[in-house]
Amino acid sequence: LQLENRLRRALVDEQLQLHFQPQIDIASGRVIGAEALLRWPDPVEGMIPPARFIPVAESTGLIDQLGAWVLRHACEQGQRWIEQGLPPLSMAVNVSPRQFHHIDLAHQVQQVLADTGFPAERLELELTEGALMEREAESLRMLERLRDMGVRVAIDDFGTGYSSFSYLKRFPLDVLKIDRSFITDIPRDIDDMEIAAAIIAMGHNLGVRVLAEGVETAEQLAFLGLKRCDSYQGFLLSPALPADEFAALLRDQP
Ligand code: G
Ligand code: G
Ligand code: MN
Ligand code: NA
Repeated sequence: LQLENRLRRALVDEQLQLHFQPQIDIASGRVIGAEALLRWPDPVEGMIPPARFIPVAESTGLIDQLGAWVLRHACEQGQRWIEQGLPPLSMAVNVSPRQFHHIDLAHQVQQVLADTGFPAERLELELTEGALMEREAESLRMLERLRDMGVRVAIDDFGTGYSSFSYLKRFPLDVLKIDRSFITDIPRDIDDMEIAAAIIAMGHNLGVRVLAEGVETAEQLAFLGLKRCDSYQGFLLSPALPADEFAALLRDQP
């Protein structure tokens, strides 16, 4: 309850921040996107990690307001970068299961895009397998509405959830994000290399792009390039950065 109240206050007082982790196209080596990640700097505790407060927000329903705040601020920032002349970037925004099922997300997205001017084709919503499997028919309808608007959809943490491969075929998806747990031990763990390669091949056969999360070494990147993985995120290039540092990183690109 205490954390909930503090989070409510932080949201109202505009104490929450978004940081942005670059997404890199493996073939060209260029930054092609950003994932918006919430940061909560507390004056006493320091940074409170999202893994601690997102579940609280989800269970109390505060995620409705929090999610709306994130979506709006991410699109505002994306639009600002366009106006500043940065190269074209997609903006990936995490959507929690409750946001996907309890509010009219498509309507909210439509509103935010209209208000901010951010192009629908640049927005990528990250959903988990669990959120999609929860209510399949409803999820499919929501994905189709988003798709009709031009918004893209990524499956986050792919491979860790309840993977029914049939939904990959039925749902209109754009990107699979291979969970970091399959990347971390490459090349030491041969099973993980097999799994990552299989996800890439399957994704491509289904016509979706594949992104690897948590890439930390040049060796991991070389392996993923060999397997024709499309893009990656990870500490090898950069953690999530404040907006101004992200823009500086892009300006320094060759
Ligand atoms: O930022 P970090 O790398 O610590 O993220 C930890 C977890 O918090 C990730 O699973 C991420 O998806 C989640 N997270 C971060 N920002 C948001 C957000 O804006 N909305 C939701 N729903 N989850 C987020
Ligand atoms: O939304 P998602 O669950 O994918 O959140 C991404 C999380 O992974 C964030 O907590 C982010 O800080 C973290 N992360 C991103 N890149 C790396 C990496 O290269 N190594 C590790 N250990 N964590 C990472
Ligand atoms: Mn994510
Ligand atoms: Na993830």
